Order: sequence, then structure tokens, then C-alpha cells
Amino acid sequence: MEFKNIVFEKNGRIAVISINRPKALNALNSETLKELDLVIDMVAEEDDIYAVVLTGAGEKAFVAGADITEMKDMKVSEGRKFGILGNRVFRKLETLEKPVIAAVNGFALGGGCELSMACDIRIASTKAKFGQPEVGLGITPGFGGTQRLPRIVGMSAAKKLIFTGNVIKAEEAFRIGLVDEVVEPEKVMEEAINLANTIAMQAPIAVKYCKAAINRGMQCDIETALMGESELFGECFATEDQKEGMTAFVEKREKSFKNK
Ligand code: DAK
Repeated sequence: MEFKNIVFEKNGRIAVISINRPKALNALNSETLKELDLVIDMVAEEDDIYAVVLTGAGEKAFVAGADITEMKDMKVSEGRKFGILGNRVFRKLETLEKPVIAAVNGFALGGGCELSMACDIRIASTKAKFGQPEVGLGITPGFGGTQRLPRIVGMSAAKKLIFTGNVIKAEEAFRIGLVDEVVEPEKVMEEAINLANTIAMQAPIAVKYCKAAINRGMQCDIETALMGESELFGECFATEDQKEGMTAFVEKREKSFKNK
């Protein structure tokens, strides 16, 4: 499938999705969000993709936010439609049954920071910058920022970032737990791909269940969460990969997972 604002590549069992509007610092307009929606569906369908890396084209930006030029003159109904579209696509990414790593190569502001937070893990370049500058534009973060940021960094650090609109460097993002690793700019993709490959070597259905157990469990009480965990743990025993993983261990041989 050909896209205008997105580049999709397959690298073994890893899918690499790049938001490709470098002249607008990869700002997310409706067209790009719709393409992202399609590409996520495509990745979801492909059984031989085990992990995904999401990045921004060019050297300057991951995503510099939702497209301000498009939003500027929106009416209430249009703003609502745009917000619903963004939230739906970001949620689809967050609940995609494959792990997604954000390779944050530059600015991750507003919707860009929110996009990185809808991913499972964030690797940042030393040049990356993060922030939710929406209040300076007269709006609230609308693609999950007020909800995912406090869940990742805690309420007080999230309020500090969102109320001030401050833009922080990668090191500060690492300190508050917003990113998981900070590496030199030329190493961001390499590190993200390495991480994706390490994950792709594990039993994919088990990884899928882990993502579901963590994501769902973090939103409910511990009793319900643990019941959900047990449920998914049990389901693993219906897979060929559980038999393969344990048999290979007992037989002291290399395992070969089949995503079955
Ligand atoms: N939208 C559109 N174009 C953008 C953009 C953006 N977010 N960010 C940058 N660009 C464009 C610039 O307009 C410029 O275009 P030309 O003038 O060359 O045509 C080009 O990218 C290069 O940018 P600069 O010339 O500004 O580059 P600098 O290095 O000087 O500055 C910067 C880089 C990232 C500091 C600066 O571009 C900047 O401050 N950009 C805006 C960052 C920002 O405020 N981001 C948050 C956007 S608000 C909603 C849900 C969600 C949202 C809204 C509503 N609903 C529920 C309805 C989300 C909102 C946001 O994300």
C-alpha cells in the first residue's frame, strides 16, 4: 500500500513506520492520522510482524504536534471530529497486539509527545525534546496527554509539564521516566531496532498477552488485574510456542517460536 505521509518498511519481523512530513516537522494533519490508522490495521493483520518501531522522517522531529495550520480555523464540530479521530488512532496503536517502540529522533511536542506515549517504550535521541505546549495555544492536550502522561510520570510531574507548556530535553524526560533510554542521534533507530529484535525473539503470543495484561491491569484494581493476569497466563498453555519454549529448555536446545 502506498501512503502520502507515511513510510512503511518491513525489516525481517520488524515493521518500521515513519511519519513523513519533514517540511512540517511531521505535524499530524487529518490525512496523516487516517493513513496511520490504515497502516496500524495493516500491521495488525500481518502475522509475521512481531514488533513495530515508530519514528519521524528527517533529523529534526519525531512529530511536532497536531497540525496547527489545519486546526487554526476549526469550528467546534470540526475540532471534536479531529480529536475523536486522533484519540481513536492513538488508542488503536496503544492496544495493537504487538509491541510498539517509539524512536524519538527530535521534537515530540503536543500530539507528538502524546503519540510517543501511546507506544509501549520510548527510545530518545540526545537531541529529542518533549512537551505539551497546548495551553499556550489556548487548548488542552487532546490526544490523551492529560491521561497518559500522569499514568507514565505521575500526577505532579505531568501537571508541571502540562500547566507550564515547558519543553524539556531528553535527559530530563529520562529523569522523570517519560523515556526509557537516551542515545546519540545516530544510534536511535539502531537501538530501537535492536530492542524490537530482542522482543521479536520471544514467544509473540506471550508478549501480546503481557502487553494486554499490563495495559488493562494498570486501569483497574489489583484484584481484577491479577485475575486478568491469571486468565492470560492460562491461555498461554493453549499455544504451541509454550510447548516449544519449555521443551527446548528441557532438551537444552535453541527454541523456534511460530506465533502459534
Ligand atoms: N503544525 C503545523 N506546522 C508545524 C508544526 C505544527 N505543530 N510545527 C512546526 N510546523 C511547521 C512550521 O510552521 C514550519 O513551516 P514553514 O514555515 O517552513 O512552512 C516548519 O514546520 C518548520 O518549523 P519552524 O520553522 O518553526 O522550525 P523551528 O526549528 O524554528 O522550531 C519548533 C521548531 C518545533 C520549536 C516549532 O516549529 C514549534 O514550536 N512548533 C509547534 C509546536 C507545538 O506547539 N506543538 C503542539 C501543537 S498542538 C485535539 C487533540 C489534540 C490536539 C489538538 C486538538 N482535539 C481534541 C481537537 C493536539 C494539539 C497539538 O499537538
